[in-house]
Amino acid sequence: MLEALIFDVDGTLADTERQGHRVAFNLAFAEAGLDWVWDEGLYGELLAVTGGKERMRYFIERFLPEPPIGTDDLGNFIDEMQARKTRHYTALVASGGIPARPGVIRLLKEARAAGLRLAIATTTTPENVDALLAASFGADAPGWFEVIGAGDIVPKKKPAPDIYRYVLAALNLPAEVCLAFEDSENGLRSSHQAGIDTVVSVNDYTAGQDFGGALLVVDHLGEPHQPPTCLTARPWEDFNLVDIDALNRLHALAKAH
Ligand code: XBP
Ligand code: MG
Repeated sequence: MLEALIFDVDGTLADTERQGHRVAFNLAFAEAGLDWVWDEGLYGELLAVTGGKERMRYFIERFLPEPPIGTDDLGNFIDEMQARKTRHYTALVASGGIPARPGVIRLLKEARAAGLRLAIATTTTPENVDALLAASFGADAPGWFEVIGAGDIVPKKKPAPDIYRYVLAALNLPAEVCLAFEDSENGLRSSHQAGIDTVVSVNDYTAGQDFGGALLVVDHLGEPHQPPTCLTARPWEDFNLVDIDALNRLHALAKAH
């Protein structure tokens, strides 16, 4: 039987990238007097790289004719820009402008009622996680998660499996009794390499990505009045919501094969 559910944050718990992180990056760039503007199309390309600091370095190296500062100081420059961006992002989120995705709060409450342990495995910063949970899930939401594995706590970010391995170790559980929830190919590669069966709920930045190996791919986790659409090659069996019963049955099916 399942013992723990491990959730990615950005794109999974809430659709935070297009109108959240991307806007915060642009506010930070303008505040720093830079003429960089990450429009929605360019940001979709930059999302190939997880981690805001790593994404800025990729942008500088790949899209700028020359770095904004000497390479010796680039690390400090990026760190300072990330701090600016995080201030903007946490303020944006605190305004309540980024709601939980359909079915997420419902499933989290069901899981807690069923005695399942909850954890987070994310590339973003702990500060961003706390701000999103408090603003869009409830003031007590950070306390729902026994482990919050976030950002630089591991040496390599997704798609490396480090963050999911960190969370499994902190839970002291084997991958076999856990499920992961992701939104992107990078995220699925991370959880899959860590040996964790994974449910993918796509969003408009990730819908066309390769989710081979996922336990289930849906458009969202579903609400009673808003059933999910199954995007997995395997037909959606007799489930009409991604709930604890469906997850236990899918997990048992996966273990049986
Ligand atoms: C998504 C990310 C994050 C955000 C930006 O994380 O790659 O880096 O895009 O947040 P996940 P930071 O899907 O693993 O939650 O600037 O704080 O990195
Ligand atoms: Mg994600």
